[in-house]
Amino acid sequence: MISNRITEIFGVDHPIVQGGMQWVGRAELVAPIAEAGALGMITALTQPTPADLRTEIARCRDMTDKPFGVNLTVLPSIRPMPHREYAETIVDCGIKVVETAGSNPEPFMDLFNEAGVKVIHKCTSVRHAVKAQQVGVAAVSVDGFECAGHPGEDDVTNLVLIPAARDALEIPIIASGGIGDGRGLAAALMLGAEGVNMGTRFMCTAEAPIHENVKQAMVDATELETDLILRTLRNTARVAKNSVSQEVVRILDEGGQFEDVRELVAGARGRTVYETGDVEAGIWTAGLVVGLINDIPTVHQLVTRMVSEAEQLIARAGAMVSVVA
Ligand code: FMN
Repeated sequence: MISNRITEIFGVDHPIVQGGMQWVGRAELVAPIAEAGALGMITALTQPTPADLRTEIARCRDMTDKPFGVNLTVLPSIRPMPHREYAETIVDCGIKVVETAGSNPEPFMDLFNEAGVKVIHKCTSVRHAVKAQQVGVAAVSVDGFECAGHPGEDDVTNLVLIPAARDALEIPIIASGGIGDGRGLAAALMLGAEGVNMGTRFMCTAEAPIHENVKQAMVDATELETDLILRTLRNTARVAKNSVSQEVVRILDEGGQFEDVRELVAGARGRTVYETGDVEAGIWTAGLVVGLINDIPTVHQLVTRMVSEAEQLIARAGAMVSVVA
């Protein structure tokens, strides 16, 4: 067992977190993650309304008695979302862990603190992590450039980002981005993190509620098969490389604006990919770690083998060292 501040604060067996995933972070995935002793997050905005989120939380509770959290992503969107109402629903449902992402969590901290909700803020830079610590979050998830989704604009990879964050912070850090096996977990602990956050790897599990074709595409992909889109608009997203992502990159590289790619990047098209298995139907999110994914295990198999592999690696590393007093 790996025990530290993350397992203690969040009441889980293993310091492994499943970050929010639009269209993917549903009860079917979150409940087995909780059952495996890790920390899963229902993705609030995947549910069309706060009332639907309430139903989804209840559905997840029917599947597991173990703790799970909810991700609240606050980003500007084409269709403005009632973030406050989602936050109030989370609290009202008695959820005790929230992953915030996308912008400063400060506007929600009073609400969460009053309800005893522990906040993990996910961010992509040391300065944002320091700010999150100042406003009182319990932990930060630090997303390196490797990550799926929004890596920010600084392009710092986790080999530097995690120790730099460790040097600047008191609160525990969860390393996020590019982690998919026990080697990643062991390395993250060595770099000063006390846990790992994964998106892409959890997408490629038996229980993930997405079409098998998408999972197989991840098994087949190498680490070269992601694209960074929307770079010129300073809203970078790392996504699976396909004909649509390549078209978006081409249009923007040639001076195009958001209006020129709006239809291509529409969230509804991405949702179609997950539902129909047509991996060319739109933009879908995946990180560099696809290059390390070679199978579709159950969540339980994934979590237990990651932990045992990390424990063996740490023990082996210890055995290599002879400390001279
Ligand atoms: N992060 C969020 O905060 N909100 C989201 O809505 C969100 N959607 C995602 C959808 C998918 C399909 C994936 C793979 C990731 C998404 N992420 C989102 C990012 C993950 O929570 C996590 O930070 C990231 O996947 C870590 O990198 P990794 O994929 O290399 O593990």
